[in-house]
Amino acid sequence: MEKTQTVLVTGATSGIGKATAELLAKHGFNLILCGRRQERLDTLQEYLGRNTDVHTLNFDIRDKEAVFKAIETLPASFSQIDVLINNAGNAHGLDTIDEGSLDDWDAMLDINVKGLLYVSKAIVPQMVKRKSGHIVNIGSTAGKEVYPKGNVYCASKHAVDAINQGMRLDLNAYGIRVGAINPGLVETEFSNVRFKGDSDRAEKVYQGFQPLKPGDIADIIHFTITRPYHVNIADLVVMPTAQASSTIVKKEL
Ligand code: NDP
Ligand code: 8X3
Repeated sequence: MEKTQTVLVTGATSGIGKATAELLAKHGFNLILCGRRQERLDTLQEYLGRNTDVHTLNFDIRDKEAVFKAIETLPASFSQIDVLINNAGNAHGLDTIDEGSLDDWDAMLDINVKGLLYVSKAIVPQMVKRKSGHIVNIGSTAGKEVYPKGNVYCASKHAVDAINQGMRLDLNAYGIRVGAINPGLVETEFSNVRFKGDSDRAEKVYQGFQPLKPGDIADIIHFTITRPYHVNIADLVVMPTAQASSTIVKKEL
Protein backbone atom coordinates (compact mmCIF):
# COMPACT_ATOMS: atom_id res chain seq x y z
CA MET A 1 0.00 0.00 0.00
CA GLU A 2 1.24 3.51 -0.82
CA LYS A 3 2.26 5.69 2.12
CA THR A 4 -0.13 8.53 2.99
CA GLN A 5 1.45 11.76 1.81
CA THR A 6 2.28 14.54 4.24
CA VAL A 7 1.48 18.03 2.99
CA LEU A 8 2.66 21.25 4.64
CA VAL A 9 0.46 24.28 3.96
CA THR A 10 1.62 27.75 4.94
CA GLY A 11 -1.11 30.31 5.57
CA ALA A 12 -3.61 27.61 6.53
CA THR A 13 -5.61 29.77 8.92
CA SER A 14 -7.57 31.62 6.23
CA GLY A 15 -8.66 31.83 2.61
CA ILE A 16 -6.93 29.61 0.05
CA GLY A 17 -4.76 27.81 2.62
CA LYS A 18 -7.68 26.98 4.88
CA ALA A 19 -9.85 25.71 2.02
CA THR A 20 -6.90 23.59 0.85
CA ALA A 21 -6.42 22.14 4.32
CA GLU A 22 -10.13 21.28 4.50
CA LEU A 23 -10.17 19.60 1.10
CA LEU A 24 -6.94 17.67 1.63
CA ALA A 25 -8.18 16.48 5.03
CA LYS A 26 -11.27 15.09 3.32
CA HIS A 27 -8.97 13.17 0.99
CA GLY A 28 -6.98 11.77 3.90
CA PHE A 29 -3.63 13.55 3.43
CA ASN A 30 -1.56 14.01 6.59
CA LEU A 31 -1.37 17.73 7.20
CA ILE A 32 1.05 20.20 8.73
CA LEU A 33 -0.84 23.46 8.98
CA CYS A 34 0.95 26.76 9.57
CA GLY A 35 -0.07 30.27 10.53
CA ARG A 36 0.21 32.78 13.34
CA ARG A 37 -3.35 32.78 14.72
CA GLN A 38 -3.20 30.05 17.35
CA GLU A 39 -6.94 29.95 17.98
CA ARG A 40 -7.58 29.20 14.31
CA LEU A 41 -4.84 26.57 14.27
CA ASP A 42 -6.45 24.91 17.31
CA THR A 43 -9.85 24.90 15.60
CA LEU A 44 -8.37 23.35 12.44
CA GLN A 45 -6.54 20.74 14.51
CA GLU A 46 -9.76 19.91 16.31
CA TYR A 47 -12.12 19.46 13.35
CA LEU A 48 -9.76 18.30 10.61
CA GLY A 49 -8.02 16.00 13.09
CA ARG A 50 -11.18 13.90 13.11
CA ASN A 51 -10.51 12.87 9.47
CA THR A 52 -6.74 12.71 9.28
CA ASP A 53 -3.47 13.30 11.17
CA VAL A 54 -2.95 17.02 11.67
CA HIS A 55 -0.02 18.86 13.22
CA THR A 56 -0.09 22.64 13.56
CA LEU A 57 2.86 25.03 13.61
CA ASN A 58 2.65 28.61 14.79
CA PHE A 59 5.38 30.82 13.38
CA ASP A 60 5.81 34.08 11.52
CA ILE A 61 7.42 33.25 8.17
CA ARG A 62 9.42 36.49 8.41
CA ASP A 63 11.31 35.07 11.39
CA LYS A 64 13.92 32.72 9.92
CA GLU A 65 14.94 31.22 13.27
CA ALA A 66 11.31 30.44 14.09
CA VAL A 67 10.82 28.87 10.64
CA PHE A 68 13.80 26.53 10.98
CA LYS A 69 12.99 25.66 14.61
CA ALA A 70 9.40 24.78 13.71
CA ILE A 71 10.45 22.46 10.88
CA GLU A 72 13.35 20.90 12.83
CA THR A 73 11.16 20.05 15.80
CA LEU A 74 8.41 18.29 13.86
CA PRO A 75 7.50 14.96 15.43
CA ALA A 76 8.92 11.93 13.60
CA SER A 77 5.56 11.00 12.08
CA PHE A 78 5.41 14.41 10.33
CA SER A 79 9.09 14.92 9.59
CA GLN A 80 9.01 13.70 5.98
CA ILE A 81 7.24 16.43 4.01
CA ASP A 82 6.13 15.11 0.62
CA VAL A 83 4.33 18.23 -0.60
CA LEU A 84 5.06 21.86 0.28
CA ILE A 85 2.38 24.41 -0.48
CA ASN A 86 3.94 27.87 -0.28
CA ASN A 87 0.75 29.85 0.15
CA ALA A 88 1.19 32.35 3.02
CA GLY A 89 1.21 35.91 1.80
CA ASN A 90 -0.76 39.10 1.41
CA ALA A 91 -0.85 42.56 -0.08
CA HIS A 92 -0.34 45.47 2.29
CA GLY A 93 -1.68 48.77 0.96
CA LEU A 94 -2.60 49.95 -2.54
CA ASP A 95 -0.70 53.16 -3.22
CA THR A 96 1.24 54.86 -5.95
CA ILE A 97 4.99 54.37 -5.75
CA ASP A 98 5.57 57.87 -4.32
CA GLU A 99 2.96 57.40 -1.60
CA GLY A 100 3.55 53.79 -0.57
CA SER A 101 4.53 52.99 3.01
CA LEU A 102 7.97 51.57 3.77
CA ASP A 103 6.42 49.27 6.38
CA ASP A 104 4.00 47.89 3.78
CA TRP A 105 6.84 47.31 1.33
CA ASP A 106 8.89 45.53 4.01
CA ALA A 107 5.92 43.36 4.94
CA MET A 108 5.23 42.26 1.35
CA LEU A 109 8.83 41.52 0.48
CA ASP A 110 9.58 39.89 3.84
CA ILE A 111 6.48 37.68 3.83
CA ASN A 112 5.75 36.94 0.18
CA VAL A 113 9.34 36.55 -0.97
CA LYS A 114 11.76 36.02 1.92
CA GLY A 115 9.28 34.03 4.01
CA LEU A 116 8.59 31.70 1.09
CA LEU A 117 12.36 31.25 0.68
CA TYR A 118 12.93 30.53 4.39
CA VAL A 119 10.23 27.86 4.47
CA SER A 120 11.56 26.35 1.24
CA LYS A 121 15.13 26.33 2.55
CA ALA A 122 13.96 24.55 5.70
CA ILE A 123 12.23 21.81 3.69
CA VAL A 124 13.75 21.42 0.21
CA PRO A 125 17.09 19.87 1.31
CA GLN A 126 15.23 16.86 2.74
CA MET A 127 13.42 16.48 -0.61
CA VAL A 128 16.75 16.65 -2.44
CA LYS A 129 18.21 13.99 -0.13
CA ARG A 130 15.23 11.69 -0.75
CA LYS A 131 15.07 12.62 -4.44
CA SER A 132 11.33 13.12 -4.14
CA GLY A 133 8.89 15.87 -3.35
CA HIS A 134 6.47 18.36 -4.82
CA ILE A 135 6.42 22.13 -4.31
CA VAL A 136 3.38 24.22 -5.18
CA ASN A 137 4.00 27.96 -5.08
CA ILE A 138 0.98 30.23 -4.90
CA GLY A 139 1.79 33.16 -7.15
CA SER A 140 -0.78 35.53 -8.62
CA THR A 141 -1.87 37.23 -11.79
CA ALA A 142 0.01 40.08 -10.06
CA GLY A 143 3.13 38.04 -10.81
CA LYS A 144 2.28 38.01 -14.51
CA GLU A 145 1.37 41.66 -15.02
CA VAL A 146 1.58 44.93 -13.10
CA TYR A 147 -1.44 47.07 -12.26
CA PRO A 148 -1.63 50.70 -11.10
CA LYS A 149 -0.75 51.03 -7.40
CA GLY A 150 0.15 47.34 -7.30
CA ASN A 151 3.89 48.13 -7.65
CA VAL A 152 5.51 46.32 -4.71
CA TYR A 153 2.88 43.59 -4.30
CA CYS A 154 3.29 42.86 -8.03
CA ALA A 155 7.07 42.87 -7.57
CA SER A 156 6.77 40.34 -4.76
CA LYS A 157 4.63 38.05 -6.91
CA HIS A 158 6.92 38.48 -9.93
CA ALA A 159 9.67 37.31 -7.58
CA VAL A 160 7.57 34.24 -6.72
CA ASP A 161 7.22 33.60 -10.46
CA ALA A 162 11.02 33.76 -10.87
CA ILE A 163 11.63 31.62 -7.78
CA ASN A 164 9.17 29.05 -9.10
CA GLN A 165 11.06 28.85 -12.39
CA GLY A 166 14.43 28.79 -10.62
CA MET A 167 13.33 26.02 -8.26
CA ARG A 168 12.13 23.93 -11.18
CA LEU A 169 15.47 24.27 -12.94
CA ASP A 170 17.58 23.54 -9.88
CA LEU A 171 15.49 20.64 -8.59
CA ASN A 172 14.97 18.96 -11.96
CA ALA A 173 17.94 16.65 -11.40
CA TYR A 174 16.30 15.26 -8.25
CA GLY A 175 12.92 14.45 -9.78
CA ILE A 176 11.20 17.03 -7.57
CA ARG A 177 8.08 18.56 -9.07
CA VAL A 178 7.77 22.36 -8.88
CA GLY A 179 4.88 24.45 -10.10
CA ALA A 180 2.93 27.63 -9.49
CA ILE A 181 -0.76 28.39 -9.38
CA ASN A 182 -1.48 32.02 -10.17
CA PRO A 183 -5.00 33.14 -9.25
CA GLY A 184 -6.78 36.33 -10.16
CA LEU A 185 -9.41 37.73 -7.81
CA VAL A 186 -10.29 35.32 -5.00
CA GLU A 187 -12.62 36.40 -2.20
CA THR A 188 -10.68 35.79 1.02
CA GLU A 189 -9.34 38.00 3.81
CA PHE A 190 -6.79 39.27 1.26
CA SER A 191 -8.40 42.70 0.65
CA ASN A 192 -9.24 43.09 4.31
CA VAL A 193 -5.53 42.76 5.07
CA ARG A 194 -4.58 44.98 2.11
CA PHE A 195 -6.92 47.74 3.36
CA LYS A 196 -5.95 47.23 7.01
CA GLY A 197 -9.34 46.11 8.26
CA ASP A 198 -11.47 48.55 6.20
CA SER A 199 -14.07 45.90 5.42
CA ASP A 200 -16.34 48.22 3.38
CA ARG A 201 -13.47 48.94 1.00
CA ALA A 202 -12.47 45.27 0.96
CA GLU A 203 -16.00 44.08 0.14
CA LYS A 204 -16.22 46.47 -2.82
CA VAL A 205 -13.35 44.64 -4.54
CA TYR A 206 -15.57 41.59 -4.98
CA GLN A 207 -18.89 43.30 -5.71
CA GLY A 208 -20.73 43.19 -9.06
CA PHE A 209 -19.19 39.97 -10.35
CA GLN A 210 -18.54 36.45 -9.20
CA PRO A 211 -15.03 36.20 -7.83
CA LEU A 212 -13.19 32.93 -7.37
CA LYS A 213 -13.79 31.21 -4.04
CA PRO A 214 -10.93 29.77 -1.97
CA GLY A 215 -12.38 26.32 -2.67
CA ASP A 216 -11.84 26.84 -6.43
CA ILE A 217 -8.10 27.18 -5.82
CA ALA A 218 -8.11 24.30 -3.32
CA ASP A 219 -9.62 22.10 -6.06
CA ILE A 220 -6.79 23.05 -8.41
CA ILE A 221 -4.16 22.41 -5.74
CA HIS A 222 -5.69 18.99 -5.04
CA PHE A 223 -5.77 18.24 -8.78
CA THR A 224 -2.13 19.35 -9.10
CA ILE A 225 -0.81 17.14 -6.32
CA THR A 226 -2.79 14.08 -7.36
CA ARG A 227 -1.54 13.89 -10.97
CA PRO A 228 0.54 10.86 -11.86
CA TYR A 229 4.22 11.38 -11.17
CA HIS A 230 5.12 12.12 -14.81
CA VAL A 231 2.70 15.11 -14.89
CA ASN A 232 3.83 18.44 -13.43
CA ILE A 233 1.51 21.45 -13.49
CA ALA A 234 4.33 23.93 -14.00
CA ASP A 235 2.55 27.28 -14.19
CA LEU A 236 -1.19 27.77 -14.13
CA VAL A 237 -3.17 31.03 -14.32
CA VAL A 238 -6.80 31.03 -13.18
CA MET A 239 -9.20 33.97 -13.15
CA PRO A 240 -12.90 34.45 -12.54
CA THR A 241 -14.80 34.34 -15.84
CA ALA A 242 -15.65 38.02 -15.31
CA GLN A 243 -11.96 38.94 -15.16
CA ALA A 244 -9.83 39.43 -18.27
CA SER A 245 -6.81 41.08 -16.64
CA SER A 246 -5.94 42.81 -13.38
CA THR A 247 -7.75 45.95 -14.54
CA ILE A 248 -10.49 44.57 -16.81
CA VAL A 249 -13.30 43.05 -14.77
CA LYS A 250 -16.85 42.91 -16.10
CA LYS A 251 -18.93 44.25 -13.22
CA GLU A 252 -22.67 44.71 -13.01
CA LEU A 253 -23.23 47.24 -10.26
P1 NDP B 1 -5.78 35.43 3.40
O1 NDP B 1 -5.48 36.76 3.99
O2 NDP B 1 -7.16 34.90 3.53
O3 NDP B 1 -4.76 34.34 3.97
C1 NDP B 1 -3.40 34.64 4.12
C2 NDP B 1 -2.73 33.56 4.95
O4 NDP B 1 -1.34 33.85 5.05
C3 NDP B 1 -3.28 33.47 6.36
O5 NDP B 1 -3.46 32.12 6.72
C4 NDP B 1 -2.20 34.10 7.20
O6 NDP B 1 -2.14 33.47 8.47
C5 NDP B 1 -0.93 33.77 6.40
N1 NDP B 1 0.13 34.73 6.69
C6 NDP B 1 0.14 36.05 6.37
N2 NDP B 1 1.25 36.63 6.85
C7 NDP B 1 1.95 35.65 7.49
C8 NDP B 1 3.18 35.64 8.21
N3 NDP B 1 3.91 36.76 8.39
N4 NDP B 1 3.60 34.48 8.75
C9 NDP B 1 2.87 33.36 8.60
N5 NDP B 1 1.71 33.30 7.92
C10 NDP B 1 1.25 34.44 7.39
O7 NDP B 1 -5.37 35.54 1.85
P2 NDP B 1 -5.44 34.51 0.62
O8 NDP B 1 -5.91 33.18 1.05
O9 NDP B 1 -6.13 35.21 -0.46
O10 NDP B 1 -3.89 34.47 0.25
C11 NDP B 1 -3.14 33.28 0.15
C12 NDP B 1 -2.12 33.43 -0.97
O11 NDP B 1 -2.81 33.60 -2.19
C13 NDP B 1 -1.20 34.65 -0.82
O12 NDP B 1 0.10 34.29 -1.20
C14 NDP B 1 -1.79 35.65 -1.82
O13 NDP B 1 -0.82 36.54 -2.29
C15 NDP B 1 -2.25 34.70 -2.90
N6 NDP B 1 -3.24 35.22 -3.83
C16 NDP B 1 -4.46 35.69 -3.38
C17 NDP B 1 -5.39 36.16 -4.30
C18 NDP B 1 -6.69 36.76 -3.88
O14 NDP B 1 -7.32 37.45 -4.71
N7 NDP B 1 -7.17 36.53 -2.66
C19 NDP B 1 -5.13 36.10 -5.73
C20 NDP B 1 -3.81 35.62 -6.08
C21 NDP B 1 -2.94 35.16 -5.16
P3 NDP B 1 -1.96 34.21 9.88
O15 NDP B 1 -2.49 35.59 9.75
O16 NDP B 1 -2.68 33.33 10.86
O17 NDP B 1 -0.48 34.17 10.08
C1 8X3 C 1 -4.21 38.93 -5.68
C2 8X3 C 1 -4.85 39.33 -6.96
O1 8X3 C 1 -5.33 41.36 -8.46
O2 8X3 C 1 -5.77 41.57 -6.08
O3 8X3 C 1 -2.92 38.46 -5.89
O4 8X3 C 1 -3.51 41.54 -6.91
S1 8X3 C 1 -4.86 41.03 -7.09
